Amino acid sequence: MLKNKLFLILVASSAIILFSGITKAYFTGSLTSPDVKLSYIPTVTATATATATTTVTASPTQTPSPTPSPTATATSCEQVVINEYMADPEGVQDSKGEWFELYNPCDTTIDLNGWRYRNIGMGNIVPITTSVTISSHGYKVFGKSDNSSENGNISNVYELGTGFNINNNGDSIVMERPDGSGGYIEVDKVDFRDDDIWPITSGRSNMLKGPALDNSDVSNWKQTDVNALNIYYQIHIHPHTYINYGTPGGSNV
Ligand SMILES: [Ca+2]
Ligand SMILES: [Ca+2]
Ligand SMILES: [Ca+2]
Repeated sequence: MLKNKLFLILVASSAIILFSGITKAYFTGSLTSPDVKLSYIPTVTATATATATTTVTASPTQTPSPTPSPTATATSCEQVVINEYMADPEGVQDSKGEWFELYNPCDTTIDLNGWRYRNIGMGNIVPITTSVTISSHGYKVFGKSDNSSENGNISNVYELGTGFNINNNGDSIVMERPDGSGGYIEVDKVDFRDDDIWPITSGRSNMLKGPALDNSDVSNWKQTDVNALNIYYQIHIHPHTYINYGTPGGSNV
């Protein structure tokens, strides 16, 4: 009997009891002994693994995309100014020596190919069928003849021929361009007369006082000043000397 009791004590001495939440528990002493001691090893609760901090890299500031500007539409400047005309040349036949001058107010060269000249009173229409360019803020002369030996010594003339006339008693000059639909649009017109306020004098051109002025207003026109700078052609045919004043192809002064 003693032997069994010792056995129990020995067995009990080495017993391991598992409880929930306790990894191992020991007791010593005998089960009948009042000094049973219970000891335990608490479960080591794993501490929470430190959560890796996430470094937030600032994303580059988004550059606002520029507001698209309206696409510039390529516009061709299609303006000319009737700037000067010679209705009644001297010492040269009118049928050879009449002319008028166009000014290009645009910042680009203009080509009048496809345009036409029109005379309202006579009903003449002369189409321009070749390239006729006027440089930016430049001038171009259109006349009866492009032959400087017969037109009053004017070079660089676009010849409109016999379909072009300037009546000495008043007339009109009209320039038109194609409208893109088979018709024409009037670009500029001068409708002048021969009277006290808008006279025509033999041998003197009429000139616009400035190319930016309204050439439909007679007050913006004058007869060419009679001075040496404005003589573009003179000829002596005994007993007369014929002088022509004007600035064909150049700035009006
Ligand atoms: Ca004439
Ligand atoms: Ca004449
Ligand atoms: Ca001129």
